[in-house]
Amino acid sequence: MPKIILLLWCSLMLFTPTVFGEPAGSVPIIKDQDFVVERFVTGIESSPTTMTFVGNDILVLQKHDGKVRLIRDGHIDKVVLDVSVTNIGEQGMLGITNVGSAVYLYFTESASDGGEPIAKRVYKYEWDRNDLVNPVLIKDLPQTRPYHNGGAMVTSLDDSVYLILGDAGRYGKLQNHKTGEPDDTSVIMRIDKEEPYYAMGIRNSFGLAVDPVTGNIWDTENGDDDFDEVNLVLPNFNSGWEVIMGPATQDDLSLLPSYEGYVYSDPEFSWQKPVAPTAITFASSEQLAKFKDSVFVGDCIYGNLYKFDLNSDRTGFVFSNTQLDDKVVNLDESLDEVIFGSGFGCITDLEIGPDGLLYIVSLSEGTIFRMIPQSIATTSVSTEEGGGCLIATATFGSELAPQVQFLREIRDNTVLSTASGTSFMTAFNAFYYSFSPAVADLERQNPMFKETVKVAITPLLSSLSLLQYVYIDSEAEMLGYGISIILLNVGMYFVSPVVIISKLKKKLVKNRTQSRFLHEILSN
Ligand SMILES: [Ca+2]
Ligand SMILES: [Ca+2]
Ligand SMILES: [Ca+2]
Ligand SMILES: [Ca+2]
Repeated sequence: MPKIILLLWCSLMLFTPTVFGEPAGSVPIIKDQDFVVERFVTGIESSPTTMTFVGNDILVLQKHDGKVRLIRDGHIDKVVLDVSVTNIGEQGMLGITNVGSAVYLYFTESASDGGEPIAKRVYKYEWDRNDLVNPVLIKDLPQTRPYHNGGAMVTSLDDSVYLILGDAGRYGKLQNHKTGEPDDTSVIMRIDKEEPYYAMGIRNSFGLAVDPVTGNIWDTENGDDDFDEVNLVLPNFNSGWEVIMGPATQDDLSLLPSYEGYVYSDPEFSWQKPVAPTAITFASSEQLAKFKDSVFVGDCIYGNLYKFDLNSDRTGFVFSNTQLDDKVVNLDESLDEVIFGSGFGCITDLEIGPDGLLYIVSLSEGTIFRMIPQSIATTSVSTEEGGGCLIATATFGSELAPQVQFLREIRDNTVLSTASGTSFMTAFNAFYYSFSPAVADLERQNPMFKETVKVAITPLLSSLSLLQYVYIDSEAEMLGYGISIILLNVGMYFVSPVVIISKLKKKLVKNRTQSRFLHEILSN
């Protein structure tokens, strides 16, 4: 039986691990021995993006289906709001913050989930402890584009709400061009005020934070091909895009037009090689007192949690590695000093809870992790499951592709809901991760191979979609359906190719390239 189950998952998960860092077969690792990480809540559907605490409850956003999910007492609870969002690329349910019971949401609105974009909008809702009610439209921003819509929101010490927006593919004065009218892109704005903008010249961002000591705002920004950034964002900050990413040279500065008194300053830290930094937060609690002068940042590509130590006036960072004195980790330099944890998948939010602990949202894992002191760690720290979708991600170009999400949902909601499915996944992961990174790498290097894999995956996805239409609530049913799907896939992937290949062999023999691709597919 284990071999049959393994075969199911070979065929099933051949198509799925992650470009976002390490295969997750366990919980993430934290370097500090005084802390451990637990899976606080798993199985959040539809790609969780950002969250906020309202009292002891968590409201977490589901990117693709426009839902706000309640997490209460450490468990997934009901949907407390469901709106319609366009969700291609970086669009969807993006930002949330609150001021007491007033909850602010930012999303790319549509007439139906997955429909055409209408606008980027901020609404204010009332949280009545059961639902989000009485929406008021606060900001109606120009039509969304698939990328660089930003979305992180944060509440300042004086209860103003700030929203960060990327360039959305628009290029004018707010992107440091000499012409082009301002249009609510590349900015940080106070949503309760008319202009002027708080900051401009921002390319793409998923992170905003407020220093609880100074009240200063900080952001993370994603560079184009290089130089991701962490910035101290003082009022009237100009981050430099689209002239500058990373620290400016004298030539850069001479090319920068000055826009209405905004002041350029360099980032406090840059990664020359992109990591896609996302969330940022300060550790402002007794439980995390040893980090009171530190800033945490998450990334999406490598699944790392970074820790930066602030200087005495909290305007920049201090490093012991002198290679970082230039505030840049260059291509040949080590990230060791600033990597605090790893294995989180694509981190999309960091929050300090009312319990003083650090909460970490992982979009790719559908999970909220929690970092807890070793001294109070329970035995509930889980080590099971997880795992990205390397091959499907490489095939369909993005972890956010619907085909990848579909495979994840089948895995998390159908297969892992039974004991036989779960024990099988453990065995499968060990096998799958032994070859899938190589297949995913090959796909990225070789577009023709990628197209071939895509064709090969399509019947698999069709067969798995059958699982959506059946209820599996017993072990026997899981095995029954599992074996049926295995047989279907054995037929599709092993029997019919043998027949087809024997027929095509003579025709293909002159085309060495194609037959090599077929051989690669079949030998995998
Ligand atoms: Ca948040
Ligand atoms: Ca919806
Ligand atoms: Ca910048
Ligand atoms: Ca350096």
